[in-house]
Amino acid sequence: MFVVATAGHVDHGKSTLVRALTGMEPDRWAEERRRGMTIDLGFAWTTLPSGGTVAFVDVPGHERFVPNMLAGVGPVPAALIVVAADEGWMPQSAEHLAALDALGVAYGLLVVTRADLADPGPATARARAEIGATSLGAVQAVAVSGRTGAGLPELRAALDRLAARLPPPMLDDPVRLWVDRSFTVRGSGTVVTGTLGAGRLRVGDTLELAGADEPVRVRGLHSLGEARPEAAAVARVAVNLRGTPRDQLGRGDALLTPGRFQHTDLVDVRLTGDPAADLPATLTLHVGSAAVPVRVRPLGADTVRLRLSRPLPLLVGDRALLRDPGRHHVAGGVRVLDVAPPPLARRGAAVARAQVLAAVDGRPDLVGELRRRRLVRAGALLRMGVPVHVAPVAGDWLADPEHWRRLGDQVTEEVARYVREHPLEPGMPVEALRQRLALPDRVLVEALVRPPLRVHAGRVGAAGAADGLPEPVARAVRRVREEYGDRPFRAPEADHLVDLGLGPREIGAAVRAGALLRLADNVVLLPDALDDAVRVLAGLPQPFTLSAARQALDTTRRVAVPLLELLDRRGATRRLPDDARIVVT
Ligand SMILES: Nc1nc2c(ncn2[C@@H]2O[C@H](COP(=O)(O)OP(=O)(O)OP(=O)(O)O)[C@@H](O)[C@H]2O)c(=O)[nH]1
Ligand SMILES: [Mg+2]
Repeated sequence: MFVVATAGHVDHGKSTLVRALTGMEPDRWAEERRRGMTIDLGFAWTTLPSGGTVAFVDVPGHERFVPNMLAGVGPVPAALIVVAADEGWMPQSAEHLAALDALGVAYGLLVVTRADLADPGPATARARAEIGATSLGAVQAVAVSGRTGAGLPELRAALDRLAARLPPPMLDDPVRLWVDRSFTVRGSGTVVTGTLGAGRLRVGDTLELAGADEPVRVRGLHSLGEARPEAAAVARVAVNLRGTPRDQLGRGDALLTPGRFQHTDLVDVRLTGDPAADLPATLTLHVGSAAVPVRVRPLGADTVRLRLSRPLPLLVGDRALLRDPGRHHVAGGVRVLDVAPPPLARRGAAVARAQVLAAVDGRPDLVGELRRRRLVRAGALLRMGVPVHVAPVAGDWLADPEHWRRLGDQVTEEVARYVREHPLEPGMPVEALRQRLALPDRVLVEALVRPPLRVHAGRVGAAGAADGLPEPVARAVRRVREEYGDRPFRAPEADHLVDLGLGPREIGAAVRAGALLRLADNVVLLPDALDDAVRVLAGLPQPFTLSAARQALDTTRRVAVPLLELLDRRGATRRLPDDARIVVT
């Protein structure tokens, strides 16, 4: 299937043409038929000579309904530009063409209708000239009469040729179905319709909807009036949603593949075409089927920042248009350059930003994004419409290679400085390092640590320091081992601790690192002493007295009393009412 939208001035015969081609009524409302005028979008389809199907989105031509027209053409990449032979080029011929040009529509046909009323030659020549100067370029022209049917076979053949030229749909792209209608079907609930421009939809799919807390479920799908299990782009589709109230969505909302879009209310864009030098400060942004008021902040000669009054699921590269609703005037097209731009706080930030954007063209550019953002999550880039094909540096974080190298150097410098300033600590806490480098995630800090540095017990320090101990403390502990290794239950006396270089702070550091065991103030043993003590005591006749324990362990009361109390607390020994103890087995 391919989808084509009509375009053209009021009463030039768009709906008559669609009716003649399809046998279906595009004017759905009684009011439209009574007034002989299209107000809202109409939908119809037919089979072409090739056997393919063309679906039409028929738009209103009246200037009051241009917003409805834009909601119809927004998601549709091909247009049927209709001009009446007897009236020729008119204001909404021009405004509709400007809209198609702003959106970058590149495929279309010129249909000169009412050819039974006047020579189609002049209207064709003028329209061709106008269209030729836009994104549509040179188009084929067909003269028809909706009344007599003259020219319709030629038009069908031309539609087939147009279909053959269209680029193949991106079936693996995520779905962004801009809703153009929503209604309730008795017994089925909420149904929305739209033009599926890319991707696939299946019954049972889960989709995201802005503003809904929960994902929505596809309960049923219709295309060309028939229920189907699946629909693939490009297609007109009607989606029946399970459990979504009708008032939760409408024209301008979008159903989205989960995790692939980010709603944004701030975008930097390039103005396309001939941007007016003095854009009004407020305009309406039309994209997909949505229309939202925006505030315009100029950046550079052809770049502006738009603040949207409501967030939309926009991607880098999206085409949209700005319109001045008061003046019935398409102010220009835009191409989205950045959907998550940095704030402009400092003076001169706008100028600097314009310089950055001068090198950005709206084509997804991973290398450029990494250079500008330095560190960014893969998922965030994907949701901006930038495919990711490099490996993350940690978790799902991607880094600009140059920035990552600089951060690695900074880690080395910061840790060296910290260790100098805190010689008794076994390295710099990972969290302190994260804050110091202003990194958004601890996993990044850990990934930046390179030998001889290493992460141990939540700190970054030199590998090789015993259990992460600072070197002076590690040296003191080694000396304790040398002197007391063969009499493990003797503790150095207070003055000898000073000789060994173990003041209260050094002891604290060694105890925190598990290199020494503190029984009481200034009473320390090597940490394996506890298990050894239990083994020795278990060899005594049970129960045993403090004095028996002291002798068996070859130590003094200064050590034996707190050692046994510690073993009691740990449940390795139990103290009986008569102060004797047993080893608990
Ligand atoms: N003689 C003649 N009249 C036509 C032809 N096409 C349309 N008309 C008449 O022109 C009038 C407008 O036709 P529509 O098809 O409603 O025009 P439209 O472009 O859909 O108008 P809007 O949707 O309001 O913009 C109707 O009275 C049609 O009968 C044609 O080829 N020949
Ligand atoms: Mg009409």
